[in-house]
Amino acid sequence: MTYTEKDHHFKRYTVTSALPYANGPVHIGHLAGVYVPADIYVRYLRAQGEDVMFIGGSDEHGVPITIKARKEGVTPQDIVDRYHKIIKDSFAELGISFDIYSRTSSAEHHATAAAYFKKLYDEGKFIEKVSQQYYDEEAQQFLADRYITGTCPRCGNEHAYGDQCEACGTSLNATDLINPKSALSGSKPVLKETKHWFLPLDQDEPWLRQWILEQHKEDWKSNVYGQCKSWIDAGLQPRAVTRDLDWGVKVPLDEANGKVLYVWFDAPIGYISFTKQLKGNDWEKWWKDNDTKLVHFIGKDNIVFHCIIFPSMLHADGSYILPDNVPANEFLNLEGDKISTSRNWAVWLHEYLKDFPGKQDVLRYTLCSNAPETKDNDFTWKDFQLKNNSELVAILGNFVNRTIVLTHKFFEGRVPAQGTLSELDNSVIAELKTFPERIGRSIETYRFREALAEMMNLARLGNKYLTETEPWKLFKTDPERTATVLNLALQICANLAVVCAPFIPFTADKMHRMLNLQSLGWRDAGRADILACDTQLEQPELLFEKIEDAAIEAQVNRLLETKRQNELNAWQPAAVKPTVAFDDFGKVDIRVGTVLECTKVPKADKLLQFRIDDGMGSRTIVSGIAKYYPEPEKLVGMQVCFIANFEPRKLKGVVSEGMILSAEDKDGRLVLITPSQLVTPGVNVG
Ligand code: B3M
Ligand code: ZN
Repeated sequence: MTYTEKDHHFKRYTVTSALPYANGPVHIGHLAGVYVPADIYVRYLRAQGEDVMFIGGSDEHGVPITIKARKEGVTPQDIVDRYHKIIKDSFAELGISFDIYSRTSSAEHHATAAAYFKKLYDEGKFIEKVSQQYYDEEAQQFLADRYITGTCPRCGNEHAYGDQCEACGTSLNATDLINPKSALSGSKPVLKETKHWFLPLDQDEPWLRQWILEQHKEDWKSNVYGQCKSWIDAGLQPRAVTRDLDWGVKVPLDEANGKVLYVWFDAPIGYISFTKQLKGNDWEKWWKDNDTKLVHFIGKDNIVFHCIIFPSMLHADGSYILPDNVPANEFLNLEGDKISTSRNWAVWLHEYLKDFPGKQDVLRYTLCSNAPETKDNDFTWKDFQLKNNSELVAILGNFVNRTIVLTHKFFEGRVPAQGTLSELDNSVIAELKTFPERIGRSIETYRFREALAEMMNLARLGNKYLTETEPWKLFKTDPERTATVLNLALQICANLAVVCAPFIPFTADKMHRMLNLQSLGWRDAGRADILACDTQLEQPELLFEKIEDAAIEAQVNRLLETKRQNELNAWQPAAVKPTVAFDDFGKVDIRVGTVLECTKVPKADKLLQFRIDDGMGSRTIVSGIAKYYPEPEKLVGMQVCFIANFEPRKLKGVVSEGMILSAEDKDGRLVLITPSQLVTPGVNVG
């Protein structure tokens, strides 16, 4: 039984995590928001001896995938095959311990989702409606979801999609958008009749209000509760669950040729179809038994789908349980900027695993300790290094290493006997006892940052105990007392191996190996005798290594280069200046001249002094381009265009007679405007 279950012990746990779109790799935002907390939760429950099923998989339908396929000139199946593998492999390497990681393009899923729709259709649970939908006459295609963008009617975000505004999370119908635009051709779409089937969310308001706003007022996170309340209070609208698209689960109705299930109808059913795949005929108790606790781990942009739409679908069927909790996290930013797949502003999991081999737990630890549990938070590489060096290395790693090294030094690596306990020993034992429940309760109430901090406090307790008893000195005068101290320190190590496991499983495995500790349950922790006396310890190995500045600089530089590339890609020419009359242009006298001399202007970093042959003798022109030409003498002999009839002006004591024409490119290079062939100095430019 877990600590927070009051009167009802759930027999099993169905834990799902949002199915990432298979149109790109996963990044640290996904991990911090969804997968690391979900994995901590299931690992903890398993350690508690609970019967847990952890469901994951790739979401392989939806417009983001077809847009990417179109961009790359490949099929949607090519895209999902590529990214499903990258995602699945990288999750496995990070230790995200799914019981199944499947995919929604599978035949089993198509069959399950189509059957789910057909059952609701046959029971008359949908509203059939012929409505006007946006159509792109150029692309000859209806525009659903991300095929259409426009201004969100609720928050004014100009890049809202046809099904959702990512800025404020509101779920939308494409016809709600202001100034809609086709993402395919950029053209203004027209409205065209088409039939779709709608989930009558408006009819679900009464029970949704009772279920969420009353029943879960206390136990759902305030960010989740608040979003649900605002949607329910704003009045729920019927929602189309079919689309005029060709990539997705075909709508199982003869009259629905060319239509597929809306991706947000089929994807959550993936949790059910993957359960069938995993559990076979035994699947129903995981979704239809009140002794099952259903928990969905998601990011905040998925709240409406997991708290309103999917429960409405489950309720419409009538035989399913509803989620007990949906502990959605907010967003994680990167170095102060929003993580963005399209701008490649991300730390991709598969790249991290390549750049930091063997450091899965450092990422898990950092993302848990900085998780955006109640508000958006920021990941910086400097903080990642600090968390590793000043917490994992200096506190946890240092404590465990010192304890094992000293045991090898004084007791040949065998767990020494615990002798008479001092007052200090008893107070440490009493405190040790409180950790498993405190950490457990935090995990059970989805406060993973708090739970992790508590786990580290146990390592701090160990360090403090060693500092106060100084066994490295004590042994000379009192080996017996040293034996007791190291026994107790080893018991703290053994407890840490149990309670750190949900968070940093790879480290926990190392600790179990070094301590020769049999795998224990959560309830075995909290005692000062879980490591048997005389147990032979393995040689100590460092649990963590310092991360050097160079490794961090390499990552920061990669991001800076990404930012530079984004700025280059985003570059647009400046707006054309207001029209001038032709005669006005005629007043400007532009000539070609040949550079005779070019030197830096003394005491003026930015200025170069040119001596120009202007066909009428020569003139001096000062130009603020010194930083672009560190060796100005190399410009001698070059021909430049210059304005000859500006009022002479004195710059840093030098009289400048005109202006040399130049252009600064988007990458910051400055180029002088020069004729394409040598011409006579003094000729006019027209
Ligand atoms: N594919 C993930 C997202 O919106 C979405 C989740 C589906 S969970 C059923 O980023
Ligand atoms: Zn909005």
